[in-house]
Amino acid sequence: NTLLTDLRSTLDSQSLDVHYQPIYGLRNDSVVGFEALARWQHPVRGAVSPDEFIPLAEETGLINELGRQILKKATAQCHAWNLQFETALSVSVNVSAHQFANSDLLKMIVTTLAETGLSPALLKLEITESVLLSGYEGVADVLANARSLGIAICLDDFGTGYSSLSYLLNFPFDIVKIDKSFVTGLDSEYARAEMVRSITDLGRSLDMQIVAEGVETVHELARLREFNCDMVQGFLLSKPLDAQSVHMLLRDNE
Ligand code: G
Ligand code: G
Ligand code: MN
Ligand code: NA
Repeated sequence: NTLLTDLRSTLDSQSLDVHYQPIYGLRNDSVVGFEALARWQHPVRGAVSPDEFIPLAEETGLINELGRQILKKATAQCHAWNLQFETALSVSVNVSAHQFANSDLLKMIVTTLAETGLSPALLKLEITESVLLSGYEGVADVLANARSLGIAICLDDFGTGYSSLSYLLNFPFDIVKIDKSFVTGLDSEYARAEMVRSITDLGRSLDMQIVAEGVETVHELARLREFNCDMVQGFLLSKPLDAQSVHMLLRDNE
């Protein structure tokens, strides 16, 4: 498998890239943080989608090293922006279920934060239901220990799985990210709007913040405001940006 060979050497040279999608708080209409997204610019194939290389990394165990490198780059970058622009922006990093098979996951996260200097309070981990379904030993402990250090835990892709609601009962998430599939068309379909309204109400009563993902129209945004959704992310506000573009965005916001 040549793609695998190439992924391995990209990790060896630590040349995987990270893009950052701004997340906006609706309270102040300002950037509150970023979601870090792995990007791979292949010298021959061009951009390879994470939908292709993340599963490959998961199948081959490379996800541990890939996850560590993305976490390190993203937290170092976020810390540098906070120092330069005197901000307290957070960074959200996706963690695969497979990474929980590694009993050193929490240690790796703590070590990486110590290396980069970012406060644990500014790191958010995005996990999907598959983490809670994985059956790996100690998942609940890793999440609880991360939380006790001040790291926020986000339930990603909420609503797309089999039993999303039961997970809200079984683990105290800090943040719930409503999947794009519920947000798209929110403004034009009564049932969809009521669903999102109910999720945001539920989040508020359970003391969880709500992020709406995949916001693409001003009409969707207007409804999300009306529902008192906490944060939004989507192409309407910004696509994922390379580090240089984020730098310009923060400079212009000063
Ligand atoms: O950025 P994009 O929409 O192309 O991402 C596609 C998928 O890849 C998303 O589900 C996203 O969560 C996942 N992904 C992107 N970067 C990372 C990463 O660093 N680690 C993990 N585990 N998944 C990632
Ligand atoms: O699964 P996860 O939520 O981590 O996936 C994030 C992915 O969603 C990123 O790859 C990002 O590029 C993509 N994304 C972010 N905002 C939008 C949007 O408004 N529309 C669409 N179609 N994709 C989006
Ligand atoms: Mn995500
Ligand atoms: Na998602």
